[in-house]
Amino acid sequence: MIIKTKTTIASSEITDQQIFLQRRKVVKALLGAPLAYAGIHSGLAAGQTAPSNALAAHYQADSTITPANLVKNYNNYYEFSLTKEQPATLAQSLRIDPWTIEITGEVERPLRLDLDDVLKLQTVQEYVYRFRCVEAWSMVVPWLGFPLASLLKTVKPLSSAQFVKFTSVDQPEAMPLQANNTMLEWPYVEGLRIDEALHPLTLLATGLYGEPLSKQNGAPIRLVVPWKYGFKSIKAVVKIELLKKAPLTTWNKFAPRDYGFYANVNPNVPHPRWSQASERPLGSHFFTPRRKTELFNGYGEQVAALYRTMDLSHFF
Ligand SMILES: Nc1nc2c(c(=O)[nH]1)N[C@H]1C(S)=C(S)[C@@H](COP(=O)(O)O)O[C@H]1N2
Ligand SMILES: [Mo]
Repeated sequence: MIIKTKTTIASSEITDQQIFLQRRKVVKALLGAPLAYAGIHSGLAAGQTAPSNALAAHYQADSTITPANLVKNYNNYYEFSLTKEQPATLAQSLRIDPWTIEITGEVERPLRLDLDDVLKLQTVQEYVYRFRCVEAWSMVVPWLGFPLASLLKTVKPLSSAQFVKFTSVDQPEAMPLQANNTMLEWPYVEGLRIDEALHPLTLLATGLYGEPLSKQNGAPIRLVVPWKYGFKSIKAVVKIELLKKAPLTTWNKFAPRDYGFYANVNPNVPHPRWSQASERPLGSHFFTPRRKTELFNGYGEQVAALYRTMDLSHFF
């Protein structure tokens, strides 16, 4: 599902000549002009399989892009609400312009950048990824963004940088649960091991469905780590710190047994209160069979090597 980027699927992995040619065409269109994103998606009806899915056939035959209205109206954003429905309206009060990102810690060149300047330096492309929440619902989203690795390169990480800590915005005026200190410790914090952060699948997303990111989905910039449970994909990022040691993360601190630091999608390790063996794709009906959850959310071919030394039958 990493389609549309030349670098992530070797052409030799895809045997079908037509798919190969089609992929080249899409990649070309995407590199050609930012407006091409909108063009590619405007022709899609809700639930229709995007042309890009043909390119993903090697990894995932049954993935259909989730209708945009579902992705934008069923959210987890606890700073605003514990419901799935309210973030879509409540998040509109978030102020996202101007937006500054700080990259500090174990780096040669710490940076404080306006998001506009970040975007001037990055090549934004479309990435269609599966996304699996730890609560066992899932979706397929066409993100716009760039690999986190490409931003981290600009600060020159030192060899002492072993982990990366991400911090969400602190804006209690707009975020009711932050204002009354409810539910979690704020601001929301997440983390990755440095090799996970540098993996080409790991994105900073600034858009979805050919448009700028909606506030409820993490505007103006969020992390997307498609092989991990959704809570790792932190929204509204303002700070990125490279560290020697693993950071304490919000959900891991809240309930370490339920929400591990790694949180790799793993159908074999149940949550203490529910199975992770299958999932409910957003938009499916009660009579639609659930989808079988895949180890690493189906991205094992790309990421399994990162976890060679872990016993995945007991670990998530
Ligand atoms: N700052 C912040 N980031 C967050 C969350 C949150 O509550 N606050 N929820 C996480 C969870 S549990 C999920 S499943 C995804 C949901 O992303 P979506 O609303 O775009 O589908 O965001 C993640 N990132
Ligand atoms: Mo989630």
